[in-house]
Amino acid sequence: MKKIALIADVHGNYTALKAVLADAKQREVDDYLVLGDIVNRGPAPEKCLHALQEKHPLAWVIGNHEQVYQSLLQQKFQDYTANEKAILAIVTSGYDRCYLKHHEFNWLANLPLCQEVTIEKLKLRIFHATPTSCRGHLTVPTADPANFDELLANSNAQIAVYGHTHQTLLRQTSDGRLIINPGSIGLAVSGQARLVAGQAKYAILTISEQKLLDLQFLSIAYDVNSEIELAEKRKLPFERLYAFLLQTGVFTYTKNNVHKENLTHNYLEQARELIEKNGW
Ligand SMILES: [Mn+2]
Repeated sequence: MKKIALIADVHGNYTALKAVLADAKQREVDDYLVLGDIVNRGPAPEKCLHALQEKHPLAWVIGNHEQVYQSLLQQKFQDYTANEKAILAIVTSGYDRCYLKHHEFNWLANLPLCQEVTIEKLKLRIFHATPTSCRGHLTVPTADPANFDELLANSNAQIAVYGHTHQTLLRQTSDGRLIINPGSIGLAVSGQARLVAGQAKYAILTISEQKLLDLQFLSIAYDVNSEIELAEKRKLPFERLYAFLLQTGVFTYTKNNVHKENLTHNYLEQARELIEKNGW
């Protein structure tokens, strides 16, 4: 029998991750699957990376936020000056780069898109958004059922696990295979915001002899105020949007909000300096 923790969308929130890892340890979890977006937006990317590396996860896939690192390393940000979200991505990645060593930044940028692992004869497919792309809206909870069938269409895996949407989800494909999303550890959001505010979301699968014996969706409370204090102390860019999201469970990184922050803090200038310096 193996107990497997699903870890997704930590986003540099080490206070939340620490609470989850303590809970997982207490529940005697054997192994970890890491579903991407471990860094970026929160204040402690390096602590999140190190804490998870210590666990030697069975699989670890790239998220869209790690893929931004890849784009920066490959100098792909050309037309960012009129793109509010691109400015956000460059500035927050520049922040991360101050805390991550070059080889760590590079390692995160080069994680695989999709991995398959067999645990107790049960095959799982692991990816961030879909097996072929770590971004986009194809797998939001309200998406077409055909999109979910597609996730396992060319595989004999019995279970697909993914992150990206920050929404807890359990559903089946039309041939009865399971699709699981544990929700987000570091940036839990919901249309029903009060349900997730101040909580870190993760899941534990219990697998034995080709069977899924148990599936737990867990919601762990953590010290949001001390996380926000750390963000202030470390001068996290877009700190206002980060703090409000953690306190309320409302998604704050909308184009409009980001635009306002970009103007207030002149983040365009910071992004320009980072791109020109090219010190990734
Ligand atoms: Mn994410």
